[in-house]
Amino acid sequence: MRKGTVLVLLCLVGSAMGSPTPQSAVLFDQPLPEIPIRYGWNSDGSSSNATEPFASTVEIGDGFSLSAAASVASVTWWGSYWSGEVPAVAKEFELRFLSDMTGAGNLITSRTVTAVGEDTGLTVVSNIPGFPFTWKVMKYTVDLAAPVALDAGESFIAISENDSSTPAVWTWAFHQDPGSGSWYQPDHGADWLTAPGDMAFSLIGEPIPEAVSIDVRPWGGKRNHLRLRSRGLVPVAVLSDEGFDARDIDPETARIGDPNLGATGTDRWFLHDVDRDGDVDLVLLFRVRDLVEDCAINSDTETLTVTSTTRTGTVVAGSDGVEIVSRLAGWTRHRWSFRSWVRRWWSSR
Ligand SMILES: [Ca+2]
Ligand SMILES: [Ca+2]
Ligand SMILES: [Ca+2]
Repeated sequence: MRKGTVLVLLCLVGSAMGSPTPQSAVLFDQPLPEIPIRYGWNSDGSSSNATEPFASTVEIGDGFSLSAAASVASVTWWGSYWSGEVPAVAKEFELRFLSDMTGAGNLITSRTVTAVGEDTGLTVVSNIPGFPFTWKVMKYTVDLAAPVALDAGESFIAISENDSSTPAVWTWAFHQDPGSGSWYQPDHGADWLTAPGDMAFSLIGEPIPEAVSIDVRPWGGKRNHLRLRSRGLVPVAVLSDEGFDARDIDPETARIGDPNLGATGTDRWFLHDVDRDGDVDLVLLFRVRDLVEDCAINSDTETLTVTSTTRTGTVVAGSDGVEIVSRLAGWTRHRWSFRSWVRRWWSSR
């Protein structure tokens, strides 16, 4: 096997360790309890079967709060059919995201998805006099083809089944009763009304980073040369401005890399006003060798992205262009910029 092949293989393994872009996380979790609670709401959006015991087109919504702006990439929820069946085929659902539930609500976006219910092995037993049933509870998980971007604070999700042909109406399972409460819409376009109970669902996604300015090699000119075989450090400044204080960053959370590749972290940094505009900036020092070994850069790299989290939990990200240079040119440039940088660094301390 050639040497280059070994490096590529190592990098394929290494890149699984993460990229500089934010990683998926649980944004909100309100799952099915171990013992499912009574019956769920009828949430069969397109059914108009007048023989159903409850309002035929009722839809259910529940609120959730995000500590920071995020994009929802995957939704999990739980529910049952009134027949108690677990259909083996995919069913169509409407997931609606709303910014508030005043009146008929304000829709942010909706997604029509299909999902096969996975039998949880759990059942809901009727507590309604004269209406006995045992429903199997299913778990649904869908990855959204286009993630849904949401602001920090409270948003709402409404979930209904779209299958008008099924005689078995679908219900969204409860998480808790009475909980903080939920909403139901007696008919499409009608006002949302409040109801006791929280619905069972979880949201997975990524925080949407706040954009910040970074400067790779703040003392090394605009071309930001990087030599892959360098054994030195590359300084990357995160610049403060009127709305952002780089001192708020927790440097241990900083990750840098080509946005198409992996990322690496650092344990070295210092504070300095690198652009001499009167506010203190954060200078992170990354080992070029770590960047290469963690597959965070390669010879095609043109951009470095730094992602980090502030001490209050906000994710910030910034990018700067870089130029990967050949050994000789890189050595000359690197030695110059490194010396110059060390000189400036020490003289500014
Ligand atoms: Ca609730
Ligand atoms: Ca620069
Ligand atoms: Ca500054």
